[in-house]
Amino acid sequence: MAAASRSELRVHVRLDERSAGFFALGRALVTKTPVAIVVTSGTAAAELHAVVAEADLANVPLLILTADRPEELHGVGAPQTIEQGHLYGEMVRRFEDPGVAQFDQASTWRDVASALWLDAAGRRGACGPVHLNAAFREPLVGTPCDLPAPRRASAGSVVRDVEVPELTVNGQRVLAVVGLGVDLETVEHCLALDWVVVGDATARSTLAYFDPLLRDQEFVKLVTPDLVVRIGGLPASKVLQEQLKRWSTRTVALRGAGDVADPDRIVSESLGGLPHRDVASLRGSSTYAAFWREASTRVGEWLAAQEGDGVTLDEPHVARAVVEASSHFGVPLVIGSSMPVRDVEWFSPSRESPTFANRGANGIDGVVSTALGVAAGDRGLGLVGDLTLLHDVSALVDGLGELGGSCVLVVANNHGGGIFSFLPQAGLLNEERFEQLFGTPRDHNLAAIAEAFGYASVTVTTRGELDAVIATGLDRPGLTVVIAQVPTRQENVRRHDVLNHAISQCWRSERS
Ligand SMILES: Cc1ncc(C[n+]2csc(CCOP(=O)(O)OP(=O)(O)O)c2C)c(N)n1
Ligand SMILES: [Mg+2]
Repeated sequence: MAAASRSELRVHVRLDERSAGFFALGRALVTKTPVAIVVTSGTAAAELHAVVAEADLANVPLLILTADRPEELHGVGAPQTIEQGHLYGEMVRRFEDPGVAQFDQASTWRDVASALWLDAAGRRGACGPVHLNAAFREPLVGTPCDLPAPRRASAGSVVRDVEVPELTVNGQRVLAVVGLGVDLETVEHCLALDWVVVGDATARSTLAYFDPLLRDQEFVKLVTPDLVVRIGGLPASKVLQEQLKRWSTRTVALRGAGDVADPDRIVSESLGGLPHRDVASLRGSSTYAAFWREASTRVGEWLAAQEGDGVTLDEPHVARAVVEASSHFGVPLVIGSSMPVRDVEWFSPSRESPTFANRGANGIDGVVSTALGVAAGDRGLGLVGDLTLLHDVSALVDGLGELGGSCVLVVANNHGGGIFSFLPQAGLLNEERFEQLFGTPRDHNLAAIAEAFGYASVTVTTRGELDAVIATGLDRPGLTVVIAQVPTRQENVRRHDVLNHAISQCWRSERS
């Protein structure tokens, strides 16, 4: 009631707290402002566990406000009462449990609130989730009153260190590998220094098609770097990851965009700061950069030449169509875990619009809600797998919510978890067992599900149909669910092989 009475706050009401959490994550991603999530006590608070994990790993500012019972109602069978102290463990930047709210202590509230705000907003470290557990005693009604006078923010915001004094490049062949947490500006500084920049699906302006190119051993030999620079998270590409291990080139992590992922322990030096285009000693080899760029351009041209309105869709096509539409219409894009983040990273042109994916914890839970949160009040595009839609089907209960807007959610429907067909298990188990444990196909009619919630749904099989429905969907208010029928999961594996092979052929033939 207090939040709803504040004109400066926008209140979204959602039934499922898990979906609410991921919707809030989407709002925070796109607005870059902390978003508060207010829930009742009990399992409602537990429903936020997954989003707190994602927000922790992806450094997204969330203020989790859980109501609680007063101390005397704990352990005596009171309803909706669970242990909420440190419910999210060490995943939150700060936990506060000030006890039952009492007016005679109102003067202490601002200190608690500002400590939480500063930690969530990243004024004292990386942004992330914080948790206020707020106990109330009956009667659970009150009149919202004026807030105590605001205080000037004490901790100044962190100024980004944009130079890396310890690093000298002096014309070497630099391969920069970037991922979650790295913004467009950082990529532009790297590019201006003639560094080759490859990145994950969320990275913008990075070099497209690096994964299929690196599957070609001849190409690999020609692009051995002198120096690898790592910033932020990691791309999903195993091919890149393996190649980085094999090259065992000097690898420098720059921590200016947050922690640098290094599961293979290949980082040899870790430095603060981020590169700046004006530092002459950071300049890389322009011939090296041009070589990569030309190869990528050739691949892009070849891929584009394969496309046409009548072409039957496959998963790489869908990824390309969605990325191209997000660039063309200038709308943000949310990409689901599993094959969508991979197909976008490997086969789509580089991203021009803000692009998000829950790559902190890589969950398939909550992606539809995140896409709706990003699009709410404006326009947005999403690309998810069929199981990812089913997992977060309760996102459809509240859709875009009070803010409205337009969202086109494209679902690549391969009837199950397509990613698992790329695993060795696919060859080890008989088909029935594999399908039961890994493929997990579900026969639900996705179009009918969307329609049951009152949304427009369109099923498409060609590139032309997909492009057209994205354009009309972005032009009308509300959610449009687009079911893209794609080949079977086994056929998808074969298509990836064929495509990778063709890309290496196309790159070789251009050279001869
Ligand atoms: C919450 C959660 N549960 C399970 C997983 C493991 N997982 C990764 S991909 C995947 C299947 C996704 O299927 P779908 O959304 O259809 O995408 P596809 O693999 O077909 O591209 C699963 C279950 C996960 N990442 N997150
Ligand atoms: Mg699927």
